[in-house]
Amino acid sequence: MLLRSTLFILVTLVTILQAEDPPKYKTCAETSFCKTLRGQIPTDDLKLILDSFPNNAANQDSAVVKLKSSGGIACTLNIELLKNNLVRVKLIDGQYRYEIPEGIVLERKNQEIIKLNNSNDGTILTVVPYKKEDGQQQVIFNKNDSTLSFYYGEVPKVVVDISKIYLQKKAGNEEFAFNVSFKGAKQLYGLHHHAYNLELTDTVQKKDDKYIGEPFRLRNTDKVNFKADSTESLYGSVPVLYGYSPNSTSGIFVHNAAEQWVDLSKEAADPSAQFMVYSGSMDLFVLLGPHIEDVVQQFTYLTGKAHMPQIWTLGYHQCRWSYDTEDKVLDVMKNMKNNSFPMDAIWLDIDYTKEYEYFTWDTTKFPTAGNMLKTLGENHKKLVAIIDPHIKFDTTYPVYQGAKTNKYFVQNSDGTDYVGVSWPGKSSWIDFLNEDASKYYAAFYSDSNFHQNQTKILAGIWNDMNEPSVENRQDNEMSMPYELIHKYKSVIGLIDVKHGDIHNIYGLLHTMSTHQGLMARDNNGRRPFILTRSHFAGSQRYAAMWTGDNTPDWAHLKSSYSECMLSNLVGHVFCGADIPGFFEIEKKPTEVFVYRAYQAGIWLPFFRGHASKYAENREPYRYNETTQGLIRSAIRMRYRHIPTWYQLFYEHTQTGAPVIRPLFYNFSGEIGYNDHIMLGDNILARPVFEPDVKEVNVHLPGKGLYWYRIDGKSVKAYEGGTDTKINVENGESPVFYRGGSIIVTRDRDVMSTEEGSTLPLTVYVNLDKNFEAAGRLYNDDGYSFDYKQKKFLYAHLMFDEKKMLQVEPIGDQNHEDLTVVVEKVVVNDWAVLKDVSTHHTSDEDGNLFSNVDVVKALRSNGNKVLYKLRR
Ligand code: MIG
Repeated sequence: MLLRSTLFILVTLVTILQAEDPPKYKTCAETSFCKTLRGQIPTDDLKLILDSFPNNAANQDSAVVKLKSSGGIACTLNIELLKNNLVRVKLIDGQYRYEIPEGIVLERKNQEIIKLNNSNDGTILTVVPYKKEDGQQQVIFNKNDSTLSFYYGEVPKVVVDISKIYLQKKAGNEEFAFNVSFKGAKQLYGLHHHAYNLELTDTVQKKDDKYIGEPFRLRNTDKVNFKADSTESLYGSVPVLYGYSPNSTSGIFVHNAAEQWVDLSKEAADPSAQFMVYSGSMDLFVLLGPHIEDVVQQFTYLTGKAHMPQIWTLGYHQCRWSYDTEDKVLDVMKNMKNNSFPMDAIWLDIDYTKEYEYFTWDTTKFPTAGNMLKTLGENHKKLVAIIDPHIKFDTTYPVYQGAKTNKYFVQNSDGTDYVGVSWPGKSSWIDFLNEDASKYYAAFYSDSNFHQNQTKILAGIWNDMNEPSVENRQDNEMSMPYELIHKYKSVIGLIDVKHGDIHNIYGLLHTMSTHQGLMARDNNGRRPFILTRSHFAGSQRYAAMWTGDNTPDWAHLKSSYSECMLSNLVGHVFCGADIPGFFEIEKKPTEVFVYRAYQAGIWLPFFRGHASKYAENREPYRYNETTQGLIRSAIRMRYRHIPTWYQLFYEHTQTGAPVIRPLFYNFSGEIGYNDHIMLGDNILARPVFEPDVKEVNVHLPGKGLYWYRIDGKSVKAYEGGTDTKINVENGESPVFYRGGSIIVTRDRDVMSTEEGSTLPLTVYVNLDKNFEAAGRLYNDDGYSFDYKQKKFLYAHLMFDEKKMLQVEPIGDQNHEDLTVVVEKVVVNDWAVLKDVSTHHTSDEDGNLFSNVDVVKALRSNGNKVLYKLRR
């Protein structure tokens, strides 16, 4: 009882703090290293110049350039060429500099280097691949202007100005800065995560000699009440920056997990950036493109791709802080069902636990969790629950006790456990850098360790508060001090690592542990589903992410598109935002806003309704009939396209390609349409992000293309290369299929993905100007890793001048027990679409296409099916 009331006071306190005492977040000028480094050119004694070039040599692993400063700094630049037109440059000086072990952020334990030749004439050093066919990289160090330039073939793309590298000679002073410019680039993209427009702008403008704005800050932060359109740091960091132009793109990735601030300058001919870094090593990867899709491929080659998601995770998720009893959970299920809203999962926020002890159930609120799950299962619904990284300080709590005994918590510099405050009150934090601690935590996902053995009923896990968030409002910006100590298990034993050196990968390490736990729990037989708030480059290998505690207003809704389109360009494809928005009662959204938020949300890869405990209830069935009707059709639109989402996720696993895209990814130079979104190559949506508009402008790219608008009562064809006004007065949210594409949908009103999985498909053939179209189809068992053994069905669909629909498998595959049934083929034909919406096709005998079993057809017709169109 005493414990309960203490807890109550604490929770109330936290609540009051939240309401009345906003956390203090620092500006650059309030952050010592940023203040020192911002805009500074090293003084003469610190300025680096060439000391010596390496000897001319062929067939080497690396080229080492020696640098020095008049004030006595001596350092080396280690240059390596990697596969896929990548270059790695590492600077080594006299300072201790933490290096992130490979296999954490970088997917590979060893980078695949290619042999190089280096030669110099005393002024110019040239580094090229030893074998021409190995790559197009060329690195040139010019002694005269102290530049290190990176070329793709003969084209200079990225330049690092050696004279602007800022190092300190005082031992123990690890901060550093460097400058990079992108030759001929028009736009800068990257530095995820900020609630900022996709195109990044200048941050170095001054008035009266003072900076007007702040640099982009990369420091994983629980940012309470974050603003849209701001450079302030949010929950995740991906320190990669792309310089883009329609015919040439390149990038730079800073392999460093410490806090960084980045100033951008777009005034000069070549846009440039100054990276200012708190500590750790200057370890740069240069991505030479040459085009945006190559750069994305290079970055995901380095940091990895997401594995296939279980197919149900692509459906609609319903969450709230908190559905904290079985009755509430079942009530949500019933209401969704009675009001015909499709849904795949219900989520449990922190209150399902016994006093915020993760891996436990509050059995007073969830006395029969197993039964509850049975009812959910009968209705094809899954359950996802939250598990945070802070561990309640309580010697009777086994998770705490074991971690304490084994010294698995993050420590103070004197070796005692760090204790801070979070949901449970006093807490300590698991040190996920320590492999043994990470394994220890992962093991709590097993049947025998999870309270009541109820772990398998959790179809997915939600990792929140892993920046890590600590109730530390005034001094440490809602996180832990940088001086705390982590342990890294190396071959020579445990090594101390300062929190500041790895702050930005704490969340990544947390999700690695969770992933490991779920893999073991499910005997490697199921693809783990994890949602994480904090993330870093590489987190995509373990978890989906969402954009955090957003406000339900138009600015944040619109920003969610830029945020997730950017995350998709930097590997994090499984991105979503709280729909309609997280924050509170005084920010209660209007009915119009709510349905607009759903209409936009269906085109983000992760699609979840969520709201704060201090907000009114925001489930779809809480709104008026009109709003409900519009939300229902939006969610159905999502479910119809799950076959396409799934195919695109598969393609991401192979190529790293984004699932959702800004227009310019497919249509070179189409910049700035950040309220437009592409799902893959072929579906363009332009939701409404403005209140009270009668019409919206839709930019349909591609001269000579046709676009078919499919969200209306009948299909209509539009010409590409035009701007079109579309009336949206009755709640329309425009969607188009690209002419020349074949899109596979499931046009059935299902209540869950699982229910849909056995139902037949519809194939939309969208003719281009030559009356041709092509597309792809992917399917597998929906949950296991068998797809890695090619147990899937993956086929090209083609419709050519012979007016035949052909289905041809792509590569080797083993789809013995998979069936894909097509019930309908719809041909959208621009030539007749002035008045006729669609017409159906028939086979050679004149039978309409129905129940075409693609798998059977693939087998029986020598892997080819031909059907003739009757026009
Ligand atoms: O500080 O678990 O972003 O989605 O509902 C609040 C309670 C802690 C923050 C997450 C939010 C979640 C909430 N959490």
